[in-house]
Amino acid sequence: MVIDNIDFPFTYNQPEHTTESLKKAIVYKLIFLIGRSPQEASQRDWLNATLYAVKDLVTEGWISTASQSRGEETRRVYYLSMEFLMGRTLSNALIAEGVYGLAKDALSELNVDLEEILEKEVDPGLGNGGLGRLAACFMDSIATLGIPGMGYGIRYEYGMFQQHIEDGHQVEKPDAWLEKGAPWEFMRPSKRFNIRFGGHIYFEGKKCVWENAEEITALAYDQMIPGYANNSAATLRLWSAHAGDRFNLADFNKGDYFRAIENRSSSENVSRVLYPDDSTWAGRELRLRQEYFLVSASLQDIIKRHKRTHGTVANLADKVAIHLNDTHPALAIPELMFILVDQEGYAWQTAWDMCRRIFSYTCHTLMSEALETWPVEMMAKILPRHLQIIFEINDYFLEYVRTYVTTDAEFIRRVSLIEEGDFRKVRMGWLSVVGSHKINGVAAIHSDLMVTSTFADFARIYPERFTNVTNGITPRRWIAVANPDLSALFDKYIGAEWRRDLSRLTELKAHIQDPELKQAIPQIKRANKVRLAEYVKKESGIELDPNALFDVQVKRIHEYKRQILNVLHIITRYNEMIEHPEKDWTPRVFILAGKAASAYYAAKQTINLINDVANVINNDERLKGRLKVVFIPNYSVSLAQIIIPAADISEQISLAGTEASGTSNMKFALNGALTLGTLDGANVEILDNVGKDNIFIFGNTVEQVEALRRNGYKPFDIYQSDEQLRTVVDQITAGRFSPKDPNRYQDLLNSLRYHDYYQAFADYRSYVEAQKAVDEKYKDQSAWVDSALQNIVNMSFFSSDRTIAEYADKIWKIEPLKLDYNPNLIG
Ligand code: C3B
Repeated sequence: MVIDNIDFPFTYNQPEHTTESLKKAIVYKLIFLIGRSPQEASQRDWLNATLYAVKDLVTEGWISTASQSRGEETRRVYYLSMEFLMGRTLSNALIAEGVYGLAKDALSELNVDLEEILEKEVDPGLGNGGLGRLAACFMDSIATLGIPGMGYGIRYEYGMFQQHIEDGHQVEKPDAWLEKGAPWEFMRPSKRFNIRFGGHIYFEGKKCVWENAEEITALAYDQMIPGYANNSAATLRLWSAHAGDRFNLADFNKGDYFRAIENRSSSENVSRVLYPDDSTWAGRELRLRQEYFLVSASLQDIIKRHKRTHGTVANLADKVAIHLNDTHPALAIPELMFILVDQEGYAWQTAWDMCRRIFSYTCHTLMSEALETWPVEMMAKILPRHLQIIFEINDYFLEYVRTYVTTDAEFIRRVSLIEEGDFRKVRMGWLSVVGSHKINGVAAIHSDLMVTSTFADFARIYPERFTNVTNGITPRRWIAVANPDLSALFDKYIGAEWRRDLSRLTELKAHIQDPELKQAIPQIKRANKVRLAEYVKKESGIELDPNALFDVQVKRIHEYKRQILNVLHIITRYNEMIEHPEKDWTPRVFILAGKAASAYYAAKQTINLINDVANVINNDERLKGRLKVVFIPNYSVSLAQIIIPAADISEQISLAGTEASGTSNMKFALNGALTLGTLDGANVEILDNVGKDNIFIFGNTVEQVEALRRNGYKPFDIYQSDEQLRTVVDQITAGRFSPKDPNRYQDLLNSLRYHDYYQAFADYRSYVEAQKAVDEKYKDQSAWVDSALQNIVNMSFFSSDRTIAEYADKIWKIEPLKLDYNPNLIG
């Protein structure tokens, strides 16, 4: 490796890697970095030694890309997100560097099994669900495409809680992921910024002074995100809160050592723990502090870097794009105004024009309970100057609306950034729209609904700002890492290029009738089912038949995702099987997994019900093993990597109009599962791509859902008129699945019978019919395999590389770097 004319003697010069060189590198790390001899090393020591060795390989490329993009003074994008759900690092990095096979051989010569140590790596859960995992796929694509830019997030000390199931209930345990060490990160002691909260402000002439603020330090930790086979890596910078040495001196002087230390820990709380809520929003002060912490540290860092390269911020909007992953980092807008106006001395209008050119915003949900609004009072206390800036943005904005759009007072009230009422609130969604030049939804249907519902008024004010960028997933993790057998099959037919260009999958179409290919698909699926069955057996003792149809719903537990509809059908099927044991039932395994927000009662009840139903069904011998139900605890990225490749049916059954996109739907289809879904989110585009014969669509459309709402939806009428549904509901009510606590599900069922906000009853019949169609199709294995193949070969569109290319082109206006793709690096 040569950087700035210095030739580094300790190079791993990529094409020359050998088993021997890798073996030496691993043993070297084991001895000199970990301090263990090979004889006494534990599995974790070997894991860490391998991680360190591979980290060196990635670092080489990382250093050279960073200097390249700095040198070119390229325009860069900064992706701000409160969540990054990265998953494990090692296997992905080995594949990106093209040394998976070599590492396996090297370790095996050292009597270490690579697959075993891979399982030892902690899976940092720094995100809740789809939004955080999307950010991770995006980082992978940014690295692979060579988009100049980086991600910014928070290095939570505790990520998403660990979910245990005790007696059918969810129990949460803290996830102390850092305790085992974090070999992959680089601590950056010199990258630290002061973050201020509270205090008060006053004006000296036009200049605003912010004083007596509480100060904490944001300290950077960098993670490399390896690009696939391109000898480069992107950076994810995560901020950690430190009290620094700013102890309260007054307390120290009074001899109150304890108080001084106590305050220190309260400021460090800012990066202590991830909020475990998905799709609902709670206005807690600590969360506001976390959001500001991310934003302030990242913007200070961005401005500092920009000034170092360009010597001025005058051209900031030409060189910097900042993307807001949902409204969580929306305070970046007033923060940039604060920097430009108060610190850099720009006139308001100049600063505002820059802001709008710099920011763009993705909306990930239309559910009103997820839209952030901060009490004005709380913001006044924590961010007094920022609140003022928001008021001023609002004044200018409303003036614009009155002048150019309408003077209708009701309209003005609706679009104001401040919600009036007894408790005034700042509307973060509105702020994000007003401060961005582009706002995108995450699937076609969602982007359409966005401009007709939540943001309808804003679409009237700024029609040109709204657009769609359909989500995607990285084929590296979701095929190359998660499904090695399918990867090998792709390689055999179309070569290895699909990993960086998923459109190559269309080349498989030419082979779709090849008997060998058609034979391989179910064989691979079966092997993946065996792998999952072994996991389930080991973790929960339940025996699964890999010949059964694996029907899977894995995602956060939420009423709108309707796990309950899945349960209603499972019980319906159970009843029918007991009534007609003689019928030729297709053996089925229902697999569910997902975490419930800790304060979400209905979601926790749902988990309990799934486990209660599983318990009864799995122990009913009359079924002869033809029906099984498993709830797999502690869903995570690494579990998804085992579960998804093993699925035959992918349950995507949210009420139409509620799931913005969904991304597991794409992972399942790419791995050859058939979708059973509503016309919601990206299911609609999956249908367009795979064709109606290769997907099971059921349920009401958005229009029908809205009509039901308008005309007074009466779930009780459906309950009364549908005999099978009534039987199931009555069984649960009578305690059939919870005999020791027969009243356990009263609340859940009353809510369904009398409200059923997510219209599970309305879609029940059509769902049960669709499940029958699934049975029928599965009986014709050849037709099933054809459909699975049609799913696989038509998934090109759903690569996150396509998604990121669209963002770069339409929104960020950024050109990829010219990186050398190295076709030799196929691992
Ligand atoms: C999710 C949505 O619920 C999914 O439909 C979508 O696919 C992903 O975002 C990614 O766009 N989402 C989430 O995980 N957390 C939120 N707070 C809002 C949306």
